[in-house]
Amino acid sequence: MTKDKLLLRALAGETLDVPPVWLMRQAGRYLPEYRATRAKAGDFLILCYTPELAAEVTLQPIRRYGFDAAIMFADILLIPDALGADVWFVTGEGPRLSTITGADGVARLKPADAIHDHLAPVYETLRILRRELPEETALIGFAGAPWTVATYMIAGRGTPDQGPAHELRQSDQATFDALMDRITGATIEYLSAQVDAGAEVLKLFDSWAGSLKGNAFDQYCVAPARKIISALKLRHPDIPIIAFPREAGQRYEGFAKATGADCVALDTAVDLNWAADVVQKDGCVQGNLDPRLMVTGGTALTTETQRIARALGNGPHIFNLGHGITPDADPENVHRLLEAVRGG
Ligand code: 1CP
Repeated sequence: MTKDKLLLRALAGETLDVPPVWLMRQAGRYLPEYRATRAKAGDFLILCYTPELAAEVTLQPIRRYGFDAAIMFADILLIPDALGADVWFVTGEGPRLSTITGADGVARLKPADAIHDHLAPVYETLRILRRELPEETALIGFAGAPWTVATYMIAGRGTPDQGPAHELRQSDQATFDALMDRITGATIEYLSAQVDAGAEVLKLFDSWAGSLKGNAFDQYCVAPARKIISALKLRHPDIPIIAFPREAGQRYEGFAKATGADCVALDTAVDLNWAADVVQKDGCVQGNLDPRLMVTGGTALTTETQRIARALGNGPHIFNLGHGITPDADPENVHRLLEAVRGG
């Protein structure tokens, strides 16, 4: 019965007349009802760790728009938090963390399998969502990929070029590798527990994959993804997994095969004809509307949406943005997007 869900059908490799649609960051600051719940929670981490509130903000965009999938409300930085790093969010600025600069920083972290007590509220959020979601809506769990999570744990914040993480991997590879291994192990445990709690699809966000080049891309983006995906498929053979190696460029080619992912999410820069020929031949692709069009709207939004749906329409496709919807997006534009995908 669950295979009737459009998202699961696309992930299983089916070419559909109308692709399933959801949006990265669909629960977020562009929605007034999110801002109200966020204000009620006060602190961003409290919102993530209060199952009733996290489930509520996950459901808000489903009620408003009827997306084909809900992504549980949480953040990729809950893993560092569960491993014992200090994590806090500065309103209007973004995340802040204690920094890891050497071996002692990794030594202070908890073991990979010691995260579950801390993350129990996330699992509870998933259980609530499985009860409350409409039966046609698929439930997505997620984690950050090890490289992206490591960039925050090393720098203590978001960075434009991931400089501190690149410096550590070059100056102290043993420490860097130990950190990557710890995050990889914790991510396997975390995602596996998400499936046990009701997630029907998993997504691995490697938002900063684009700054890894050549061998470093293989070593720190492809290899950890392969390790995580193969461990999860051993435990949960039927769980579909979406990988998002953002800004991977040419390295999108062969990524699904190299990692075992069922679907790769394409960022805004990926050429659609190339992706249809080279990436979609290996399976489902997701993407890749420019989130700026959700701010500007108009006929450009409609024509670009239809162009993407057409270009990727000859194979399995999940319609999405190429990156998260931004706080200045117009909620009305989501209706226009859905009409352009589903209505025509
Ligand atoms: O105050 C607020 O409301 C903060 C905004 C916000 C939101 C809505 C943050 C802080 N995180 C989230 C939720 C979130 N983050 C989700 C929820 C589900 C959904 O998509 O609706 C998801 C999947 C994430 C994932 C995430 N967090 C990523 C990977 C995807 C991406 O956007 O590249 C990353 C890099 C983060 C870190 C993070 N968390 C928040 C911010 C502002 C950032 C980026 C910080 C930076 O690099 O400067």
